[in-house]
Amino acid sequence: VIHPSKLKSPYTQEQVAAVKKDVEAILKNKDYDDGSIGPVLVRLAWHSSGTYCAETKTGGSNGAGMRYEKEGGDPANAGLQHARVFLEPIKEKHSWITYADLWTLAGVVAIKAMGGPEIEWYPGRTDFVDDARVPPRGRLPDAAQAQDHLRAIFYRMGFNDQEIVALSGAHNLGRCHADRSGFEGPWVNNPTRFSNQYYKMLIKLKWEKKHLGREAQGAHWQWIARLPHMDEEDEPLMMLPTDMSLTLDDKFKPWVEKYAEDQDLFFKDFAAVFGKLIELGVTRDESGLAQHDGKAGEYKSA
Ligand code: DDH
Repeated sequence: VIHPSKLKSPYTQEQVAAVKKDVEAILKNKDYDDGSIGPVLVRLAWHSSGTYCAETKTGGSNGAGMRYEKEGGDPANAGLQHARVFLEPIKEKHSWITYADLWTLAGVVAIKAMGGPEIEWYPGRTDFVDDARVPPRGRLPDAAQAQDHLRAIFYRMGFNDQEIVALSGAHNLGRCHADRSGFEGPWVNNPTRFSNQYYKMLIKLKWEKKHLGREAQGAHWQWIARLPHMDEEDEPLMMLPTDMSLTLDDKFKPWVEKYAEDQDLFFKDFAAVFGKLIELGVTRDESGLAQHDGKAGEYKSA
């Protein structure tokens, strides 16, 4: 498999730079969540890619299947319509870019703009998709579960234990919304700044189990904690059952500790693994365009 950096790009460098600039310009939004649409854009990039299955070579970001009810209406994708709507004016202005490329590029731009690492991104995803190629529902992780489930989901995509812990660090960003997932609150107290706080919070705080909403309305129990300076009225920090399971597993925990201590290592590993995530199932031919013949190749960081 030829590395994507060696292939023809369907866009010029100037075109890609113009889209990046326009994504940067819409990130700050005082009317949305914590003042940034960056986190929900990152989640869009992840959910568009995280349906990949290495065995059947199906799913992944190519095809932008979330435009269709079958994938877009998956309860796991609740709330991501906001991200897609935010990006629509950029798609209209730069109609030559495919949705599949725009969604992954926007995630990478948002991570960098929020203080995170530079992540390799390559174009060439196409928007060609038919019913048979939209991945079945149920491929994204269920936050109410634990480490066995994490392994089943992420091994299916081709990730290992270290990569699972590194990817989970994206929960430095954004928050849970009761009406989207049944969970509520941010993981860290500065959820629009990319850092390794998530791991520090996991290790340092005293977490307690709590139902913040009404069970009858679909609220799940979650872990909550407050920093020393926070009052009882302040919104607490949260962890999902899946987040906490990283500290309850002999293979995951050492990586949580390493990333809590070493932000540079986390940034380096996160950049590599997020770059791999958005390439899952994206195999280009010599024209530089991704194919839909299911012959996905191995992605190796340049
Ligand atoms: Fe996540 N995530 N995620 N996540 N995620 C949620 C929000 C965000 C899980 C569940 C949830 C990753 C892994 C997992 C982001 C990025 C990434 C929410 C809340 C749930 C629930 C949704 C809502 O209510 O709005 C689970 C389970 C896993 C897992 O099993 C490991 C990964 C790998 C990433 C990534 O980007 C690499 C981001 C960002 C958000 C915040 C979104 C927002 O709107 O803010």
